[in-house]
Amino acid sequence: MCRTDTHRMSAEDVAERIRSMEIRGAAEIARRAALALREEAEAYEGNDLEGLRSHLERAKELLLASRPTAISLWNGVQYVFKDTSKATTAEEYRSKVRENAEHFVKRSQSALRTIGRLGANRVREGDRVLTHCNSKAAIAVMAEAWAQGKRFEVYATESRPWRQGLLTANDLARLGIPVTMIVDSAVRYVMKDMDLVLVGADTIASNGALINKIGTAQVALAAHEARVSFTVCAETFKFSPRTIYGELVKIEERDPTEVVKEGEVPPQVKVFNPVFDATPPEYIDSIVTEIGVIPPYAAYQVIIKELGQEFIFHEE
Ligand code: RUB
Repeated sequence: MCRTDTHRMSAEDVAERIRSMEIRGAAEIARRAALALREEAEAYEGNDLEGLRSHLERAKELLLASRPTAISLWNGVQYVFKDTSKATTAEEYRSKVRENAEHFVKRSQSALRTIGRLGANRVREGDRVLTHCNSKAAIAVMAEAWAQGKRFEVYATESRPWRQGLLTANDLARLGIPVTMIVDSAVRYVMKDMDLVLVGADTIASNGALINKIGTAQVALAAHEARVSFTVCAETFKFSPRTIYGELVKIEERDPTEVVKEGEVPPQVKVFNPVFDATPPEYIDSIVTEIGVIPPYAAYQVIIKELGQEFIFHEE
């Protein structure tokens, strides 16, 4: 059933909207998934603890299957279930889920504000900043620097195939920040004139590698070659406890029709549409998180310290 308040939607609705990219951006999908679990717990009728538990487990699986790459989704869902095994009644369980979901969203929103403040220190008067795709964290940094009175301009990549760069250009234009759009393949051409690259993250692995929108690795390579600082803006929920086990980050592949429409090429032409890629830590200058600006090599410590052992070893 579709509920109208966007923050009061069922897990099924939210999972579908995440799959279809109506809800997108790694932090946003995590927050919306957490709220969908709260909604499922509240909408469940009855006081049968085991029934509620399995209802929520099903909702959790549905949400986790909606998009595979952003670890923030997995971290958010795990967070919602923190300490729920201790509940002895359905009401206790429900209120723990509610409390965790709301706490997760609050923490994530507050992280975004802190990242904006810390990251703004990296933007200097007169800079040319390049950004890729549409990251709320990277935009928070630019918005804060602009609000502090710094004057700079932004180059935003189109970000094929979904063209999320249009969202970025609109967001920045609304704030009054001068923005120039370029196609993804113009990145190396313009890089020599840039002072800073700011991107977001879907996942940061324990070795400091960044998984973000396809094309990010090429942007990083061009920045490295031109000695332009490549800075990632990411809350600690983007760090992956699962990579500590040696698990590889799954790179989502989406439908070929997002790249070429049916009939545009003959059927024997294969289309490959990976939507994220991995940037090695040696191309990353720093990661702006809510606990400070850190080198990519601090990723392991962030996972252990911020996400916690019991969180890492959470039973699935
Ligand atoms: C969005 C993308 C963003 C990160 C970070 O990909 O790669 O850079 O998710 O975004 P998609 P945020 O459009 O496929 O979701 O900083 O908003 O979490």
